[in-house]
Formats: sequence, C-alpha cells, structure tokens
Amino acid sequence: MRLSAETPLPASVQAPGYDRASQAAGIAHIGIGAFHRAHQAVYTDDAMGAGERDWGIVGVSLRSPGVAAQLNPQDGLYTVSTRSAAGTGLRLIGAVQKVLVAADEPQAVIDAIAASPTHIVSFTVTEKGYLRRSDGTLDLDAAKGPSSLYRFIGAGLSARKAKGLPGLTLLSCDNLANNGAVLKALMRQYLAVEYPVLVDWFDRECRCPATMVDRIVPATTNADRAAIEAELGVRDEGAVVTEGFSQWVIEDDFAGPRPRWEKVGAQLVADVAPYETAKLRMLNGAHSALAYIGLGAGHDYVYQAIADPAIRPLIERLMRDEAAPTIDAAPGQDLAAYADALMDRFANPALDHRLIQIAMDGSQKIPQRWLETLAWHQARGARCSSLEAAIAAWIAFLRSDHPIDDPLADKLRAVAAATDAMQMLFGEGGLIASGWRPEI
Ligand code: CS2
Repeated sequence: MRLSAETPLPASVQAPGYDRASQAAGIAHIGIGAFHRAHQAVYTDDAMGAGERDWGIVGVSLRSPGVAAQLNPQDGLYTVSTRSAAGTGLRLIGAVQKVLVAADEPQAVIDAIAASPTHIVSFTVTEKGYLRRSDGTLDLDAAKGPSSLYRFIGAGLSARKAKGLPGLTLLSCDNLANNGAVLKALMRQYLAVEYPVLVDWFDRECRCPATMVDRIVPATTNADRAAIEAELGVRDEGAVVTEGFSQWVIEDDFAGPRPRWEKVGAQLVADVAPYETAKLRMLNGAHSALAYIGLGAGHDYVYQAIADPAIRPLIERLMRDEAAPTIDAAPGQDLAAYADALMDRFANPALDHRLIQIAMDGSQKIPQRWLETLAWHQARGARCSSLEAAIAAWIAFLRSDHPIDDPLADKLRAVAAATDAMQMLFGEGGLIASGWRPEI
C-alpha cells in the first residue's frame, strides 16, 4: 500500500500538527529535490505546527517528472528520516500540497506564481540552474529556453502586475556566494530583455534576500525506502534521509508576509554573508576536497574518507588554517567550534553520503568553495597546501574512469588530459582565468 492522507500511521511517527486541508499555498518552490524536502519544507511544516497559517508549498520540477510521480499520488505527503549517532527518527511532512512539472504544465506553474495567496517563490535549482556565463552574467539564450526558471518567474511576475497583485520575495536557497544579490541581478537582466516594462515594478515590489542553507541530504536509495516502509507500514516513494543537524540563516528583507520561521529555529539576520562564506568555504570546500581526494583513494562515502588518516589532517588544515582565516566572522560566530562540528558531521556513520554525489558539477562549485580562499592567501603571498592537493585530486578525477557529471564535462576532460592541465585550468588564458576567478 502507498502512503496517502488516508494512511493510519504508527504512533512512533510524528505527524503534521495542523490542519493541512485548510492551508492556502503561500510558497511556490522551484526545484523540489530531496534537499528542499529535508530542509525548507521541514521548517515550514514546523512553522505551521507552531500556528503560522497558509504557508502550504506548491513544488515545481522544471524538467523531471520524478518527484511529481513520487508525491502527487501521496497527497504531497512524505517522510523525513533523520540518522545520527544518537539514533534515528521518522516524521511525516505535510507542507507540500502538490508538485507541478513545468515541462508538462507550464501554465499551471505560471498560475501558481501569479496566485494571490503566493508571497514567496523559493529556489533550489543547484548552481548550474542559474544559467550564468563564466563572467557571471546571464546566459540569455539558455534563459529563454523552455526549462529556465527565468521564463516562469518573468511570466508569473508579469501576470501578477497585470492583476494588480503585489510583488514577491524570490528566495534563493542554493550554495552560491551572495545568492540573493546574484539572483536579483540575473532576474533583472532577463526582465530588461524580455519584459522591459517590469523592471521598475520588480525593483519596487520584489525582494531577493540572501540565505545560507545547511543540511546534509544524501540521495535516497532503494534500501532507504525499504527500511522506511518497514517502519511506516506503507510505501513512501518520496522519502528523504538526512542528518539531525539543520541550519537556515535568512536575510530579513521580504517583499510581503513570510512564515515566522524564526519560531522554529531559523535565524533571521541583517547580514547573511559571514555564515554563507563560512559554510561555502569550510563545509562545502571540505566536502569537495573529500570527494576528489576520497574517490582517488578508493573510498565511496564521506564517513570513510574522513576516517582515512591520510586525508583527515588535510581536511582539518583546509578548514582551520586555509578557509577560516579568510572569513570575517559575525559576533558570536565561533569558526573553531564550527570546524569541530563539521568534522563530527562528516564522520556520521549513519549517513551513506556518496562522494560521487558531491563530485558532480565541480566547475560550478569550486569557484566559491576553493578559489576565493586561494585568492585570499595568494594576495598575501601564502600557499594553501590542502587546497592545492584538492585541485590536483580534481584533475586526477577528471582524468580517471569516473563518469564526469558537469555542464563543462567535455571541456574539463580535454583540459585535464593535457600534461600541463594545472596551467590550462589555472594559468593565464586558462579556464579559470576566462571568467572563473572570484573577486576578492
Ligand atoms: C554538498 C552539499 O553535494 C554537495 O556539493 O557539498 O550538497 C552539502 O551536503 C550541503 O550544502 C550541506 O548543507
């Protein structure tokens, strides 16, 4: 039997603490993968459980029908299984009402964005989903394509304006530096070409706050689904598995109403930058290094790579001696304690987090994870032995038999195959010099 609103649940499974059927959808979320379901949807479920109203989520997949096929037959319901050394927990999340597949029903997506109860459109479309060119500007040809987020937001905003509705908060929840400002600039660039009359309205009526999102969410496996089915008594095709830890830091700059996520653990702050920078350079920076170095050493999972005595000290150095000094910490932000906590999270043996999952899309991740740290030290005449080892491991990975899942895969494979790959990637006129080099 399949999970649905009718399914009786075992007493051990926490259920939504609010009446789902009476909630309007205040949020449209683009890119409803496992991360959103284990992070923002959980905060939103908690917020509605704490009395916030009308923050149901309409999920959107731009291309793949996979998540819609998992969740729609289940009335949008799915479970989140938390796994930590302290034990496991299973809860049912009710915040998602339905999932639309933009490729199949584009007008329904535009209607959801233009619906009057909608106040927030949020995004987890991964780094490459923003369709940036190497110089950071919008790739307009790609942005005009059928599965571009910009097309849907442009059409949705245009419909809102025509109906006399207020603007929206566009909330980027991806691991990009300055994700709010980046989204805003790219969206403006799109509107200036496709909807020039909307630009002033967009500036006045819409906001793009920055966020730092953090929760480790490995891809769900068949074995995970089977274990959850054994506990739940029914089949949940949409189940997600994650760690106990979760963090969400949000710039408090919204266009209209928002859930009081701070009631349930989110941090609403004036400046997200110190948290975002620490997370990108320390957590994600270490993750990418673990991925390439770990795969090179024959490991499959993060907990194996971090336990390897040849790798662990290098990751410690990367976080504490290379990344941390580059971060201008917020008052009360303790980077040494953060590094300690990250080492424990990486070592979590209850989480089967595949290194190959992290290794994907390196060209989109490495600039904000490694290069900003490297540039900071370079400007001071210092070397970064751990990051240099990580770059060498990335090149070795690109030369290996592993499948390379990256929008620049062909280019990278060709560059890495050359004997002077380091020079071609990082030297004058190399791939990174042609637009990747971060500004410091
Ligand atoms: C990971 C992230 O796959 C990756 O690139 O580094 O997904 C990481 O697990 C999350 O950002 C943690 O919050």
